[in-house]
Amino acid sequence: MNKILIINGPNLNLLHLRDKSQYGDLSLEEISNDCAEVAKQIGIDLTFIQSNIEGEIVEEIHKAIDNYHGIIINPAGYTHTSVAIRDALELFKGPKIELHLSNIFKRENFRHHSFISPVVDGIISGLQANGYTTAILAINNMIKT
Ligand code: CA2
Repeated sequence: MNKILIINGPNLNLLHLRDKSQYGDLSLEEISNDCAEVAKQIGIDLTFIQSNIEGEIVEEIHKAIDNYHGIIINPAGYTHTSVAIRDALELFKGPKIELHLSNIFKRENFRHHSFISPVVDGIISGLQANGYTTAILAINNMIKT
């Protein structure tokens, strides 16, 4: 059974407090529930986590190296700052998708640069919560092929 890890970065635990036009109207818990439902339908083993701490995210990626087939990551604010998360992701050899709820290219200039994009296979940005379920289907196909 394919094992997929979804990592969510800082502040996403408070998504329900944010601007709905940018991020959609689902809380992270609701998004997690939708992902669990899709995982069940397609028969994959899915782990969904969130951390506000850069080092914890790095350690989760390290642990994933021998334990997961694919990683989907919404690095949130660390997208635009973190060499450490980028370096950790480079060590993970399976398929990797960078995911954003909002379209980062429609927003402030500082969000247009991602330290993460050069080390992932693909990027989904701007599909709000649908991006998560789309990413699960895509990464499952990438692992199978
Ligand atoms: O669109 C995305 O998914 C982002 O990764 C979300 C990040 C943002 O820094 C990225 O540029 C794009 C921010 C998520 C912050 O969520 C908050 C929730 C509550 C209060 C403050 C921020």
